[in-house]
Amino acid sequence: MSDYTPQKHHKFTFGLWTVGNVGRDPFGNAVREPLAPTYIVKKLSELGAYGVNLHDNDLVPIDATAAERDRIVAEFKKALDDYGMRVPMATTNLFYDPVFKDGAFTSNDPKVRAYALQKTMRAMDLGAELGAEVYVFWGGREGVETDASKDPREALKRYRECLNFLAEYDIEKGYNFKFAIEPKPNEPRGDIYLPVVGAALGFIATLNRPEKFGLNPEYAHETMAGLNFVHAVAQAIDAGKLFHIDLNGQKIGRYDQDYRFGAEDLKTNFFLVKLLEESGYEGMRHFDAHAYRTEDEEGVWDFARGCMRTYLILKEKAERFNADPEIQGLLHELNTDSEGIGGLIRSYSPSNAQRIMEMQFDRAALGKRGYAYEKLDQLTMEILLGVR
Ligand code: GLT
Ligand code: MN
Ligand code: MN
Ligand code: MN
Repeated sequence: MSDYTPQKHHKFTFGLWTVGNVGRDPFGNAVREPLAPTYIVKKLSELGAYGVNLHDNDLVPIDATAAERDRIVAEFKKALDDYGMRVPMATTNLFYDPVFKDGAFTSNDPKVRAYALQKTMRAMDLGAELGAEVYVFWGGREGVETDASKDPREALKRYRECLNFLAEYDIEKGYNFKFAIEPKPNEPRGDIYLPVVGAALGFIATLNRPEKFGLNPEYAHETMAGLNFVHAVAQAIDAGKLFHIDLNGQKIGRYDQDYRFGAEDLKTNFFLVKLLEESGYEGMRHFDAHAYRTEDEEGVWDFARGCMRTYLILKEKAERFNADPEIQGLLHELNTDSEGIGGLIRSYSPSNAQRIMEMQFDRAALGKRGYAYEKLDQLTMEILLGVR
């Protein structure tokens, strides 16, 4: 039996805002007391996490004086040192304050856009001071309720200007952040720009320094849009753009639920963990989720333990899948190419084209072939259900 105890080398991280979530929702107030960031650092370290991530204002209140900021940051750094914790990712809160109600980088008001840049530059300074390597851009308010309010082309232009600006700031300061864009289709705006992974990948190609930018895909966000998160992550990996990942649980078509990792759709989460583990992805396994609103503090730590434990269980299931002779036999059969036809397809040459043109295909026989995916999927299910 495997040991599912999280260790530092597993690179599990949580946002301060995740375990620190007090359970507020649009219909009800907080149900839990706020937890001090230094206490979160201590608790997560004891649970086996590698680090904590933060927005500027998860740590430093938006109206703190410079002296207050320095005191808070010094205290927090001491806690990180005391408990052997890192801050691998930092980001800016560009959504909570009323100033951002029409967006931050895409607001119609140039003063708001300039303020968003100032706030982000300061938050980058903070992130760099804490040793963060990835800087996330979640454009939660970058969207509209009505397209009467702004031309979407203009919004993308403003978004691009701001990201280009910040890339130069990063270079000038020598921070060397990896910038990770986090897409989301809606909520809190009616429609958010760059709604899904594919949209963000396309947008990155239009930036001045596309090499600095990648993705921070979130399970819940692609799933809200009814998309296959594993495919989205695979596309980011394929493009060399998986800089970070937000893991959680979500039902299709609902509001942003941010449930405990693995709480919904075990099969998708299984293939997700398998993909991450086999792809050589070396980044953080970050949980952007929170405990159910029904929970007290003990429930919050049950939640955090559960995220990491489920990940490790699914990792072991992936190893089991790879070691299963019947599954591997089926996969082997599916991938055999005794006539070497794959080689003809791999790249164009006049002779390969000629040979393909001359091939005789028994279309009827090809169309009759069974692929045995029912058996393969059932075997996968049995591994997940623990009987295999
Ligand atoms: C917010 C959002 C998340 C983002 C965070 C980063 S904040 O909780 O719901 O998906 O990752 O800004
Ligand atoms: Mn979310
Ligand atoms: Mn959320
Ligand atoms: Mn997220």
